Amino acid sequence: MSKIDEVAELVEKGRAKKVGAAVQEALDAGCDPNEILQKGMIDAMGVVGEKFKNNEIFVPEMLVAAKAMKMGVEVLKPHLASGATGALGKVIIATVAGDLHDIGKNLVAMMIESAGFTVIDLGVDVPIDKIIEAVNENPDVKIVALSALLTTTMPSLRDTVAALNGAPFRKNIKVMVGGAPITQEFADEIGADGYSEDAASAAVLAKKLVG
Ligand code: B1M
Repeated sequence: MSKIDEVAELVEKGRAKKVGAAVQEALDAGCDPNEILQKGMIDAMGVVGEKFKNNEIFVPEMLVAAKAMKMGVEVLKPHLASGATGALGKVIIATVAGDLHDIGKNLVAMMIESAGFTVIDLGVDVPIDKIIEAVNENPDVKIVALSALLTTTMPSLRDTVAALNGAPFRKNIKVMVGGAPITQEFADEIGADGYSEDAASAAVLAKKLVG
């Protein structure tokens, strides 16, 4: 079994305590950090999601897999993110109200930070008021980045963007959205300025939006 397959197996099985060492071994063996992230972790979470959908596993197993992935990302982080300067300005990021998924949001935050932004992470299940308040408290913020992972929280994303679109500060900020069920069409429909499919393209988009 390859080092990356070992990481994937540990993530799938939720072996949080062992994942860090396995990621380090994969790095030491010369594996590409992006490949470890994609094949060893993101794809493994896809397998976990499929098993959940097929009733082969349940919420607790998804939770331990998520914890394992987070431990792996901690080891990987210095190898993925570099050059954090904050020079491009502030980005507020959040997972919208009703949604507890944060792994994708955290990866997006990490990539945006390493692209040169300062990231203010409001966490998960963030109500609209809290996002508006954060922008008011940070009048120099350039981008609000919103993540939604559930089809059931797409309306929450829509409401959040609508509230931002109606706010007096709207002309000073850009709004970008993403997450597994989100599409470019949905982003356009709800009036966001941009959509990206994954964390790497989110960083490219953020730069484009302020460029
Ligand atoms: Co949940 N869950 N979950 N879950 N969970 C999904 C999303 C699901 C697809 C699984 C499935 O059924 N196959 C399904 C949603 C189905 C749907 O919406 N139709 C689902 C469900 C149903 C649920 C619950 C309702 C289950 C229940 O309680 N019965 C529940 C809801 C809780 C809530 O939020 N209110 C729930 C709970 C959970 C846990 C808490 C147990 C856990 C999350 C833990 C955590 O995040 N800390 C969890 C997990 C782990 C998953 C899966 C297995 C993995 C998610 C993940 O981290 N993926 C997921 C299945 C799957 O994704 N295949 C699933 C890896 C991550 C890197 O990918 O988050 O997609 P992702 O992020 C990507 C892109 O989407 C994009 O970039 C990222 C990196 O490339 N991206 C952005 C994300 N945000 C972006 C923002 C951007 C740009 C790009 O710009 C701002």
